Amino acid sequence: NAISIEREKLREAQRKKTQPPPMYKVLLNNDDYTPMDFVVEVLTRFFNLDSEKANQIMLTVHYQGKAVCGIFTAEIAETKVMQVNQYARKNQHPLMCTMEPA
Ligand code: TYC
Repeated sequence: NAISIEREKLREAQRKKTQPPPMYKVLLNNDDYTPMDFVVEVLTRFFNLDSEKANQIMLTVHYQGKAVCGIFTAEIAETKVMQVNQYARKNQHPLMCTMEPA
């Protein structure tokens, strides 16, 4: 009946509210031209990493091809990707930042 349908809708709405939001990995990708120091600067500037952690991630990208810089909700991940790619282009480096479901 109508009441049990409404009750089920409410139950579904409550479930959604308590469900954690989908999370996204933000990745840096290797290339042959972006200077290592610039990558470290990007990691400290946009991902609030200390220089040791930034160096470690930069080297992982350099040797493995890519590395996770952080895991964020969709909106934050999209903003990080845009900011990093804009900053790289502004400085005329081919550095690529991407995201994928965590
Ligand atoms: N491979 C680059 C070099 O040798 C360094 C680099 C590291 C570039 C990480 C991009 O995401 C990157 N200068």
